[in-house]
Amino acid sequence: MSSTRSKNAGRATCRIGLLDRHFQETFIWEIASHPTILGYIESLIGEDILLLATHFFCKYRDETKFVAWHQDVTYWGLEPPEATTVWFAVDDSDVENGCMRGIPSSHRNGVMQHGKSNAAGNLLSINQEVGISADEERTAVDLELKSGQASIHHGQLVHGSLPNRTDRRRCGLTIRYVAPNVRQADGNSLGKRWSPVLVRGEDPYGNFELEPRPFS
Ligand SMILES: O=C(O)CCC(=O)C(=O)O
Repeated sequence: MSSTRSKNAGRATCRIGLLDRHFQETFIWEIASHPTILGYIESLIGEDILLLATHFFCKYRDETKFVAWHQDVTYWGLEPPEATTVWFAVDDSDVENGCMRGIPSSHRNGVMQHGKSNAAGNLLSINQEVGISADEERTAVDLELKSGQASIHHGQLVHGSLPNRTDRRRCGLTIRYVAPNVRQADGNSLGKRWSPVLVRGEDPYGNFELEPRPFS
């Protein structure tokens, strides 16, 4: 394979293809189970915490690649549809390179009906998109972060991101958490079951087949 072709193949994988690598890579597990991050999650969902998944969203310069407005939980098959995401900035993430954006308070409207995006280049797994008005879009907040900082969003927050128009990579690690009362009522958007790990507290419900902690 030529170096350009292998670079492109590598980028295609990194864009949205790196799922649940905390089972293989210590540094991802260390971030996802970091006590400081878990402390924030505990203050939001309680002392029993399951790590549901990790997923990189990595955007290189490309006018066409974006993340359409969506809520995380709509196609995750969770009941109740409750999850919390930490978006950990691997790179500096700003307006120019397509940082994540969110519509304030949109998580208070419950799970919304999603359709398909009409624009090519949506990085989401099944091209999902939720329609929002121009007025709502004007309220969007850009979640600019320096490398090593993180934002936290509710699974029903409407969020997305615009293309990366710079030569600076914009890579974020999304880390998804749920409380153990949540169960999998349906397959997720990839038709798969989740593989959660108990990262803090206990699991008094036993709703999931838990995976062992991958590293001590
Ligand atoms: O990284 C992005 O631009 C979008 C991330 C996202 O959609 C998510 O955390 O669910």
